[in-house]
Amino acid sequence: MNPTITAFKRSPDAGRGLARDTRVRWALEEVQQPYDVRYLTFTELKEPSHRALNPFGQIPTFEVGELIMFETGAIILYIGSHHAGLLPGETNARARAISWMFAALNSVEPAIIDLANARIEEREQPWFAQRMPLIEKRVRARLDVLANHLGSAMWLDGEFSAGDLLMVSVIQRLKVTNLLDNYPTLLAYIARAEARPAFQRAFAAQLAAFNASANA
Ligand code: GTB
Repeated sequence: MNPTITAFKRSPDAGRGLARDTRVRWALEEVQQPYDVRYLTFTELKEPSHRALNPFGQIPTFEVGELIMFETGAIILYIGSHHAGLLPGETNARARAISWMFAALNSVEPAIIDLANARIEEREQPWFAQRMPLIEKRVRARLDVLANHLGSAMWLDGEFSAGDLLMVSVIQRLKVTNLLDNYPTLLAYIARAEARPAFQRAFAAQLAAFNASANA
């Protein structure tokens, strides 16, 4: 039985792959698990039928058999735990890869979401210009650590893992800013991940869905 995920009927990112269904699609592509997608409008997201899947009324969700999940980190950990290809087999390496999954979501993503929200929602506020350098400084602090750790390595800890998948998904959001300009190794890290056939398939699928919604 194929799992079913949910995604925006018409993604506000216009098919740039930044909505979080892309990272779940990518994980499923990495492990070569076919999947179905149920597309939802913003109104449908907040209806009781969807809140029964995700109490917060958000995408993505993941259903397989009787299991219903939300939160991309949990979903990708589940996929990685049930298929080969996203988490190392060796116990300690697996634990380290999971550390990087949490680091992406808990240590790096909050600063980047703060930046994205400020750019979208706070631009007209009188204090925007004052606050922005502080937000950017917090993002740079995380990027400094990430770039130092990565050094000249291909991936965060040995082979590509769900930790890289989530970390790249998180920092991809900075591509629309100039914050990555001083981090050539991180730009190369993103490019390396985006060149993976699994990412290409996931990206193409979400773009096709956006184009279909735009032409509907
Ligand atoms: N912590 C949850 C997870 O990781 O699964 C967060 C899920 C989440 O933020 N979902 C968003 C959502 O459903 C879509 S991905 N929002 C609708 C709502 O809350 O009503 C976040 C997102 C949205 C849009 C862009 N964009 O336009 O670039 C990028 C990312």
